[in-house]
Amino acid sequence: MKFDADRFKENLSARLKRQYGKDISQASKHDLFDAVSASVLEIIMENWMATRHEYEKKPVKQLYYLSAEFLMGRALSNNLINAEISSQVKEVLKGMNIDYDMIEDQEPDAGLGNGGLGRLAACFLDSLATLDYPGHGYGIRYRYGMFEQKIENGYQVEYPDNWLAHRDPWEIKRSDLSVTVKFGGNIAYGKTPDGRDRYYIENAEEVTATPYDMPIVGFGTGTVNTLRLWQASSPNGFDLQLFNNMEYNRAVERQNSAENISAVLYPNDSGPSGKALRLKQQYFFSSASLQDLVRHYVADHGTDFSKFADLHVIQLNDTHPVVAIPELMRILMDEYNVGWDDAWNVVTHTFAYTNHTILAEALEKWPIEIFQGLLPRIYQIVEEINRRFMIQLREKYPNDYAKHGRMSIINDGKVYMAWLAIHAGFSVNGVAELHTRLLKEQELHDWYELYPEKFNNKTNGITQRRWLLSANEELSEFITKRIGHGWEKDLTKLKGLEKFTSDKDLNELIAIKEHNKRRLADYLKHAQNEIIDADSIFDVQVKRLHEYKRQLMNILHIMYVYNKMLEDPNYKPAKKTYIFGAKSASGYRRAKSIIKLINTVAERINNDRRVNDRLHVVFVENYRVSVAEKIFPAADVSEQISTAGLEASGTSNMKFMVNGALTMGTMDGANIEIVEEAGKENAFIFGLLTDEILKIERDHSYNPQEYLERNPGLAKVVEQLVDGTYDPTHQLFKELHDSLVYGVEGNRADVYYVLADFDSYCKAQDEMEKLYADKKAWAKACLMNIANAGKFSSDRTIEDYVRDIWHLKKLPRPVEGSALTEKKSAKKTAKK
Ligand code: 26Q
Repeated sequence: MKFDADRFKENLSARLKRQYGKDISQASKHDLFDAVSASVLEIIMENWMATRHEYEKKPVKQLYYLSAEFLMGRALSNNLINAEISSQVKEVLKGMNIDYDMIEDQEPDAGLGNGGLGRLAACFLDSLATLDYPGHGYGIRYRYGMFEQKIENGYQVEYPDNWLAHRDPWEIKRSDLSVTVKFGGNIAYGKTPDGRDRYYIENAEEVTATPYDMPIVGFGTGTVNTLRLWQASSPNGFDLQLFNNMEYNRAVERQNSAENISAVLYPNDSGPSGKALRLKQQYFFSSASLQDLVRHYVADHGTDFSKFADLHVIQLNDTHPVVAIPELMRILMDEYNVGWDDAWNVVTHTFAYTNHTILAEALEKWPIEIFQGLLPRIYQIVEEINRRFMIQLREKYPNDYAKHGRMSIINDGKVYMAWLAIHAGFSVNGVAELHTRLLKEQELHDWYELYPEKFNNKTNGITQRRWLLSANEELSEFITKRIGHGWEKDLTKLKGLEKFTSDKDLNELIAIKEHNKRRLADYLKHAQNEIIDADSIFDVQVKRLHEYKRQLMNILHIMYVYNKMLEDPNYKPAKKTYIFGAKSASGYRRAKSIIKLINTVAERINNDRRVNDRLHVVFVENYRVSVAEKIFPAADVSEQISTAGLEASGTSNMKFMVNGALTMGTMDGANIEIVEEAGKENAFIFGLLTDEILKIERDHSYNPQEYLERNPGLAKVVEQLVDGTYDPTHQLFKELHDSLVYGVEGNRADVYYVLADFDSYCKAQDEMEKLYADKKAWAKACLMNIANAGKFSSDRTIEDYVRDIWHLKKLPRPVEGSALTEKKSAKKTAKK
């Protein structure tokens, strides 16, 4: 984008003066961050407005990505890079004696998501804008995002994430576009002003939804799309009458009840909460978004909705926004008098659904009492959808009553959100090859039989702009020096790196990794006073804490190595730093015990002089996007060790790969595709395969005891969970112990095959150490991983969605002053 240094400086000073009444010398760090960001937004604004005008000028099909989560992280550095004004802005600031890194660090993460699903949504928005596609996000402006994690006495303690303590310079409130969302009340039937009969709701609780827009800046293009987040408030404020009667609590009750809806992100990333407030959140943003789209459509096209599906495609990020389906039916029928068949025709050509989890217990279902009480008219519509569906199903499978029950959208007193999405949507996709295969063959088999044409795979990806170009400047330079620019927009170009295997190349690669390891070490020293050895292997597992992700297997292996070192003083493994980062859902007791175990083992090992020169364990507090940006570039080993068949895709595996870490992993999720690209010889693959596990489960043939008997070292670490070694009370880790050995809460022992995979995990770890001893061979494997990461760009994922599902057209907005366009025009002139 065009950059005018003098104008930027003027702007900055003017902002400080107007917003804070200060000049540069008086401004605080935060004032500076705010003013710099506002000045950058001003530069972006021209393209943002121009992009919107372009979309409005001619009717083009647009994508709307509905998601309860957008895990955006920080915006300043990303927007500078995508707008290609990073070096210029840094230069200007330097000239003003302002430290850019200090400013960047003032920005709180926009942590409006739990983990993979939310971050995927953020990467998708980046790719859509970069590829010049008209695609936007719709979600919730949570007042409090993902909780802040502190570790106190080894335990996770949650604190509110007050990310809006200061004003957010990146958002624009659009009060003019507020809509009303209705909850509860009762269904009435009567005449509209034009004399037609229709349903409406009486005595509903009305909530105002106000949009806040954030710019999504494409890299090296003038395209700036929009992330629109809805905030809830009461249309009537508080009740002055009650206030005057001195009933203060009741006076603000209505206001509180409305504001609660967008108050806080649910911090559990599996299993429905079953809480009415969660459903309220879902309907709140789904309804507001649909009202927004329909209002806009009617303004342009009137109430003939036959073109709606040609101009809109709505991707549902898991089942969280699926209630948008009956909501669109309601808007069309009740507000615009469209008949059922026409409305259904619009709906079934508009929605597509992405599934992100294989765990059956994680499929969202809502008790009818909650659903109907909160959304009576929506429930009625779902009932009618299901009534018609069951007729269709009985015709197709006349005698298979079991199947009718399994597939009914309403069954057993509950509404099955995934069934609704699959039946009403035109596309169902999984997020990695294996995941999609398992959906077809196992979890969604009935549905695949009924609608085979709807099923497709879209392997996840990540944006290289944030996770390589921005997070790892040194590696980016290394790459560009060898293959030139172009990989920022076409990651498959990295393939060209494969030939750079000279000693000089590899040494430079090693030096970059060392540099990034020291940078992470500095961060940990400063953030949590943890001192780590940048000369050791950084072996990293960062992701949400879940039993299926098997952080427990990782820490048990560390306990096992520790024992071995104590038993045999001659055993000198390579120097290693094991790094964990993970948040646990606040109510997930066993996950929390695993955090406590990791911290307990860490404290023991880190303080044991006999081993702490070669063995160190770190738990990174409050793992989040901005910290992830420091961790991936510094990692040597990427732990992707989920039980085969349970991790839908994983995306951290891709961020590690592109930053030159080697995968230590099971054949699960996208790991399979990663080793397919990188080569098995450049990864450490271990563990049971999905089909082996499926067979064991069919045969009921798993006997964890066997593995304990066969491996005394393993039996010992399992016993150490309860024998007082790590906990004198013998109680803290008893549940973990019992879950492995006996099974708890009606489950069989070792549900996630930790014991079955342990041996082969140890061997993979040994292999890893062996390779690391050969620095050159290791560096070459790093290079092969980087060079073959091209497939895992979210640009590729987005092109796959566009080709198979969205069918969007690019609307390029070439931009003056872009390195990319300049090079192209330079080439053109050269040709002339
Ligand atoms: C549901 C109901 C009530 C409250 C919370 C939720 C909820 C919230 C978040 C359920 C699930 C999530 C998030 C799931 C998630 O992040 N899944 C991950 O998605 C990634 C992107 O596709 C995959 O790479 C991961 O494998 C998958 O675990």
